[in-house]
Amino acid sequence: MARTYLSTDDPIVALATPPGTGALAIIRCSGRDAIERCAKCFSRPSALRAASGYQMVHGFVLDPETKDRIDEVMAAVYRAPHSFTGEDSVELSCHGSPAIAMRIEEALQKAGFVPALRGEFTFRAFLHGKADLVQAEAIDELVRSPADSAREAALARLGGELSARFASIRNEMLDILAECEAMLDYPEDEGVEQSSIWAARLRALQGELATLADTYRAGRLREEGALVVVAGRPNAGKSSLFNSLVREERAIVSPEPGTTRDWLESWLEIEGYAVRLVDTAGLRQGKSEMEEEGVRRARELVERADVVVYLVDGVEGLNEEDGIFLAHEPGAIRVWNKIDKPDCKLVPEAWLGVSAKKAVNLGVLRNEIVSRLQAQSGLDRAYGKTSKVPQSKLPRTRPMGTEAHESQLLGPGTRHAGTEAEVLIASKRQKDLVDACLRSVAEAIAGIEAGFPLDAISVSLHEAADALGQITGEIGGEEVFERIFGSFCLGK
Ligand SMILES: Nc1nc2c(ncn2[C@@H]2O[C@H](COP(=O)(O)OP(=O)(O)OP(=O)(O)O)[C@@H](O)[C@H]2O)c(=O)[nH]1
Ligand SMILES: [Mg+2]
Repeated sequence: MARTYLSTDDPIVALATPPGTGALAIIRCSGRDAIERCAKCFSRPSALRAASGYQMVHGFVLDPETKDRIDEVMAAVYRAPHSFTGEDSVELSCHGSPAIAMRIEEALQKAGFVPALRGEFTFRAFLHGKADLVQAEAIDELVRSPADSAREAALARLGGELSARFASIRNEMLDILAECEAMLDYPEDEGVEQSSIWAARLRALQGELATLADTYRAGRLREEGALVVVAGRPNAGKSSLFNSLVREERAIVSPEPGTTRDWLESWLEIEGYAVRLVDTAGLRQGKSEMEEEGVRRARELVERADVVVYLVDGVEGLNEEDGIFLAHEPGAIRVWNKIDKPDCKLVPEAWLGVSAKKAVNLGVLRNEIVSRLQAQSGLDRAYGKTSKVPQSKLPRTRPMGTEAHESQLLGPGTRHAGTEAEVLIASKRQKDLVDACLRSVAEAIAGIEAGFPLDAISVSLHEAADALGQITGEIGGEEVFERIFGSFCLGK
């Protein structure tokens, strides 16, 4: 029968470091008789058996049947409940060759360990009360964090801040539910006054939940990175800007309009945000089917973008097409390129003058991208993708600026994304459950206001409390565990 997360009687083993060659590799074992089983594969079994928790023991891993030496290792011993999983565990640090790691895993399997499922170590930590589901998810988010801000937010979740928020909302919900059910038993006490107090308390919870739901976008930006798309007419200098921002000659640049046919992407980190920067084909009526397709893809990317950088050739100036684009995308950052050229027209108000080729003012542009992302992360709700451009926020630049201007423009107050460890929802699972809870709370409030009988209201309150319980794992089944832990890294 296939193993499941609930096969908790099985002692498990997995390679916890990436497969491949490295200085060291770590093989992790946990579960019933883990130390005794490891001792069967160890050159100094009694030293391992006698080790106290958190002690390292030097020795050789042996094949338990042939007694062949496999590698010289350090074995870290953890004794329940003081281990990551809450069970007896051993971590073997061996030399980092895939062949060694494989032989050691085989030896341990001969001693009774079975290969762990994805995330099974973390599942056991959850099972033994070391982490709730939100914290368990945070462990995986931490392992995968693409940028520093994601790491920081995941660490805050691991510390239990988000779990504590959910727990306090759920407790209040359960209190209201208990009062409501008590009243069900004594219907003669039912009063309009009491109902309006519940409605007010539920509205307060609704506000808190809505605020948490809003943080999902910010969480997603940190987890998955932000999509920043460079768009503009042909020859505006998009590929030149892309190359300068990624500091690499990735995209082909040429004086011929229509050079970039398909989009091109590169990842970079800007002030703690993981940014997927995309260069696109110049927006114009395509001269060929291929160019048409490029333009269609460019428009699609603009639609999906978290931030659009709209570039105009400052020598040519604005035309009607630019006006149409900006009317559709008023939130785009307006960038006036080629300010190094003597015939570049004066940078209009609310545009940022840059030279993509000479890398002038690109720091200011990076900063502007960061403020847009911060705005969307809920750090500053003054503007977002669909709102009007905060034109006053764009720094004024003179044509022919130099990088030296940047430090003056940025000033000492420049904010750094990701330095605030706000409580954010990162997983779609958490967001869906918060939304489900919000729907049930809205139903309960509507029911109270419409004077529905208490038992109907208590059904909605039960559903709301259940959704919250599923977030942290008070309520959950195997299917939920499979979904959560099944996407973890092996050995985690
Ligand atoms: N002097 C100057 N020339 C620039 C600047 N940016 C781009 N160019 C030149 O403008 C021409 C077009 O640049 P690209 O970066 O290929 O423009 P693009 O917007 O990607 O063009 P398409 O891919 O055709 O849509 C090239 O000859 C570049 O060298 C700039 O800041 N200053
Ligand atoms: Mg190009």
